Amino acid sequence: MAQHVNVALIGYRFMGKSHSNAYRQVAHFFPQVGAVPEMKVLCGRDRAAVAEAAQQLGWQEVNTDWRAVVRRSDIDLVDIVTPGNAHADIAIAAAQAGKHVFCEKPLANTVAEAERMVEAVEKAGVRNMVAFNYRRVPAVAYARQLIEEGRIGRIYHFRARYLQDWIMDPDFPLVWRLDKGAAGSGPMGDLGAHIIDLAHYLIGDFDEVTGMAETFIKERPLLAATDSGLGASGGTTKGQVTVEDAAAFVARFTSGAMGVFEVTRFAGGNKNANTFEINGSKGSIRFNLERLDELEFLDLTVPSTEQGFRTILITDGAHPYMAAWWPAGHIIGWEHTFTHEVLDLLNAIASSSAVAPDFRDGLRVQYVLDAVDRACASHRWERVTR
Ligand code: SOE
Repeated sequence: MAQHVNVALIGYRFMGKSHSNAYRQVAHFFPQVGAVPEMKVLCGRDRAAVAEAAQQLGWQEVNTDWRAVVRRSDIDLVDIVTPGNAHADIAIAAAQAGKHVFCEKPLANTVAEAERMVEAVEKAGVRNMVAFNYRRVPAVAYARQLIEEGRIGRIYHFRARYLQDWIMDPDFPLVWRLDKGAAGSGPMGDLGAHIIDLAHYLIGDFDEVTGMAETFIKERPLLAATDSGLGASGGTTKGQVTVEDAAAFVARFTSGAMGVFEVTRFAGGNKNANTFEINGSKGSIRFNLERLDELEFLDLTVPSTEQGFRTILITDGAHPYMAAWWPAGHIIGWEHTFTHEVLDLLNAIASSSAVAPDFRDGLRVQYVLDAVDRACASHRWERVTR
């Protein structure tokens, strides 16, 4: 009989919904999963709102005190989907209580917090994972397989962009994602963290970076007290935006490859355009999240008359994670990436083995974010701590 893992989810909005869906689906589609999640407790500050969410998302109990929840002897795994400024306290307390910890990205708002989090989970010897879900798009996992098999050859370029447009209206209110105290940074931490993690996964370590950031709309209407979501509305009094609206940076990897990165919430028409291209001596790869079932692949080893990008539909049973879903040709979506992460985390818990990306990988991303931040201020090249 499969082991059961009792989960406490701290936070319940956008990411709470995606993680809850993953816990509900995982054992149904991956019956061989090493441990079956029990959706024990949903935790949030507003009792009425958290109770409503628990009912909608399928949690057995609710609680408004995360400190009490992480100490409970019947909880095995603490999953953190709060804004970034709460990650460190919750993760460290959970690790000290001997719980496995799953944490949304970016791991923390500062390098110092992330270092303390790594120390806590490593000292406690608990499983720990950061929710960089885009590693678990089957097409992205397949891109890594192609790279590992040598099909791309020596990598020269990694070119990644993560573009959104949801705050272009100057009257869009000052939600927590625009507050440095709560979010740590703007699209650099929110979107840049994802593409930096993909760069680590696909290319390797960063050596040095230089970049620029801009805040186009410096003041915005303050938010009504109860409203904090992505589609929120504001009043007439204005407050200061304390994070960047957009940023771009270039990087040199330790392998000698070049990286070009862009993140913004002002790219009109781009809702969630997470794209990358890799160019190597033997081939190229292109990925676009808005068409996540496809991977474009160019093979430079075939005769030049036959060369050209071809689009591979990543729905074959032999593609990563796909055998569990539908017959070939039946596409999957964004939410499946969370089911895949939860699958790998539960397997790691059941077998006491390592899982990636762990908190140390989250810290590696934090070091890159910190170097970009320093470069934006100094207008120079900055070394990435490793
Ligand atoms: C909002 O900008 C957001 O939801 C991010 O926080 C997620 O990490 C990303 O996957 C989609 O956009």
